Amino acid sequence: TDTPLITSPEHSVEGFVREFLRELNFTQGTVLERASTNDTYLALARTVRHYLMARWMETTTAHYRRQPKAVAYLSAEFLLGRQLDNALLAADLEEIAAEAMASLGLDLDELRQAEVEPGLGNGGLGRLAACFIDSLATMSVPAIGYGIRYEYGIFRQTFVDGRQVEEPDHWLDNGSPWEFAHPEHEVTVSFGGHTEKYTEGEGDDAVERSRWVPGWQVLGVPYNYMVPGYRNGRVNTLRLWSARATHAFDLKIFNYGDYAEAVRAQTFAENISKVLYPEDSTPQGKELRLQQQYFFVACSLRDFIDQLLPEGFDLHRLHERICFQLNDTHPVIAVPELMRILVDEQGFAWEEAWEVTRRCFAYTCHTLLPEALEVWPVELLGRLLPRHLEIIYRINDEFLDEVRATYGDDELLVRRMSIIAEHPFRAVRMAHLATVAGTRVNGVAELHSQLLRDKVLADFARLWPEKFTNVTNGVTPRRFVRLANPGLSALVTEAIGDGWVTDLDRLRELEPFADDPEFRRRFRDVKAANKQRLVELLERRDGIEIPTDTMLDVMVKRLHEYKRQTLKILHVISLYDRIVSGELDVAEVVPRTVVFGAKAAPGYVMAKEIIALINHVGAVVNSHPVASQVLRVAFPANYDVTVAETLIPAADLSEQISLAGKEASGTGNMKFALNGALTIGTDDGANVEIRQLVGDDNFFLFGLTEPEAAAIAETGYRPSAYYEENPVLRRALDLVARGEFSGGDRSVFEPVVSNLLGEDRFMVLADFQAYLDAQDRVEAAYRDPEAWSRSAVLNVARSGFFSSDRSMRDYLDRIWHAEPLAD
Ligand code: 26M
Repeated sequence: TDTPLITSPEHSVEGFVREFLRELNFTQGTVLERASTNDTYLALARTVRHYLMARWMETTTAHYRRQPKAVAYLSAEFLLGRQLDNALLAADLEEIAAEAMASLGLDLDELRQAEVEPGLGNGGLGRLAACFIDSLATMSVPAIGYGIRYEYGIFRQTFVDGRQVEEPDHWLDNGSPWEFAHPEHEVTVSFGGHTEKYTEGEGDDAVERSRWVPGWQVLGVPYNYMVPGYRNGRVNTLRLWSARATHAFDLKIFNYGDYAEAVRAQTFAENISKVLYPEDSTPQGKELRLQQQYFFVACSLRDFIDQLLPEGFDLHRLHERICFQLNDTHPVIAVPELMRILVDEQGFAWEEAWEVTRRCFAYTCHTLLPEALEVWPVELLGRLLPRHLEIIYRINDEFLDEVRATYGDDELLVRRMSIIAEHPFRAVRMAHLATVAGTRVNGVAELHSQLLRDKVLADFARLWPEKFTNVTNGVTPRRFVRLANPGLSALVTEAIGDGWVTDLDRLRELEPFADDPEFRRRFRDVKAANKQRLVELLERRDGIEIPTDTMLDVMVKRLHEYKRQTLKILHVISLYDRIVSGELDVAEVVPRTVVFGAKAAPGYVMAKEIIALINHVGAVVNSHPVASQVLRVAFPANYDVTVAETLIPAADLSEQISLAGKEASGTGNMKFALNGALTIGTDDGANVEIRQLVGDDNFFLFGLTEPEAAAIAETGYRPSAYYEENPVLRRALDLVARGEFSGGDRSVFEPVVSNLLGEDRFMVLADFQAYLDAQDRVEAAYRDPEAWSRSAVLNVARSGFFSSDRSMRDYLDRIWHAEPLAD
């Protein structure tokens, strides 16, 4: 039966003001005269939320009633960014809200700044998940995101003497107006204990079964977040789980009178969703991390089966209703969990359960680095999830039988492919489990998917070639163009209409405008205004002063040796050296401002040294009377989604300089191209596709190719040869080694220098000269503003492919076999 929905507030300035004041009075319990900025922000956020509420309820009801095939995106991270702007945009309330606030003497822009972004992710993988759910909602696809409501998101980075110091990110401090807690839908999750064998039935019908007797339990409380589609009347759901102690558990202990113990139990349970692990490529096999993974996955499967399927639904047909997309291996424990539910709880025969399970999952791999592939020690997994370990063993036994049946007794092959690794310790290889169980396995850019097939998962690709596919990543044009770059958006809309916001291929229609001098002039004006916006942000936020009218050269991404921030800083050092030594006259140099943004995993020592090096080089360069006339370095601390939204639209040059074959895709690279920056980049990840699309003339390619790098790695990389042969490189490295950037202390950056000259798996010195040459080409091109802006416009016009809407279409066609829900 239909329960009547309350109607949305009136779509007008008066309607908005009325709703806002009601919120301020009734929910915040204050009046305008006494309201703090936070009161006002919260009332504003709730007002906007009300406009989306009816659509949310309608969307949810439609999904429940019509039971279309849906997608559940399982991800340990959703790096959402601020919500207010996106909600205003989706609900078409930007102008109304601005006017409404102004009529009350308030400044919408100032209120926007009051929002603390939910930083529930590390970087690319988490932000990708956020882009994907935005696109799914905008395309009217029945989809739900499932993840963890971390109490503390990614740490806040500060610098002390140029070194990274981490501070906790208590993003919920001022209240979170975008979430809806549903304690009444709590789910119980079990851990530990042991398993027991028992016989079910008698005589010929007798079956051996196993049952899990858990040792302890926690509760998962769902928090729902709206995921509004762009002006399409749809609002999907993101459901994040928060851990609580079970009621029974603390009641029992309270009855024994041990109050302190009861509180400890509660704290123990709540630890599970307390904090996001800040590593983004080196899994350390920490017990709490596995608890997090199982916690959110168990909650999500339970929730889908109990809440989103109709009562009495026949689970033999589960795959007709859902595809669980595994965002990397973090949620892969969902595979044995579904098997456990079907076999142990629903009484399925093993074969039946496996048939269903393998049709319900698909796996996306996000890396190529062997050290980033998750493995869980058997000892740990067996202690925490004994029944799941049994199930994994059985899956593996049957899988290895299949391998033997196909290839004969090739024990080396069997060991390579096994889900269980034996060395250096017995461990479950989560990527193998995901590959065996998934209907599809995809990489995140063409090159990456090819390398997965040919190298990382080659044995599996030989066995099941049809499983392997590619879906090149994308980014949402709503947040990263329309919201982040209003100037460019207005210019584009004036030229080709506003259809591009949901159909980014239409940016192609801009191509002719690249040859229109008037359009290019206006494009340059937009860039200049965006730079001005950035200058003001850095001044206000960080007290950093940068000039407005230089080439803005930007490298923003997590700090990783494979991404090669050291190559960029060596370029800066070399420029500095050549200017200071008089080899280069400042009049010959194109003035540039180099901006870095990067967080290092707190335990990644080398990455933290590199951060210190960048900051120390920056300090020396910026205070040098001559060099600073044409070269500046800015490294604002705590780069996040909010900073990205101001920084990327201001950039002229996008640095994408990883060693070929190491960056799975990159997504920042796409955001820069879409905002009219030119890329200087290696033939890696999605750079390959960007260059193919924008054309070689509009992209600065340099460096080793993946096969070349692989060949060097094979024969042995010898960095000293480059150092000895190249005087420019030698001088740059010697400056660091002699303590030029460490007050004369040679020991400070010794580890960085000796790594570059020794081990360096990422071959920085091998690409140094090619990089400098490419930077010379950049300078030459930048001297011609007309040619440069023509290339920049062509970058925008030809990058429509990198919309996450297109990625979603590819997933729907190649993997999910689901479709948008018609009105
Ligand atoms: C693992 C263990 C413990 C804590 C955290 C992790 C972990 C978290 C994130 C490991 C890896 C994580 O992310 C990897 C990642 O972000 N990969 C990037 O994915 C992007 C989206 O596909 C690609 O564009 C990048 O190239 C790829 O590096």
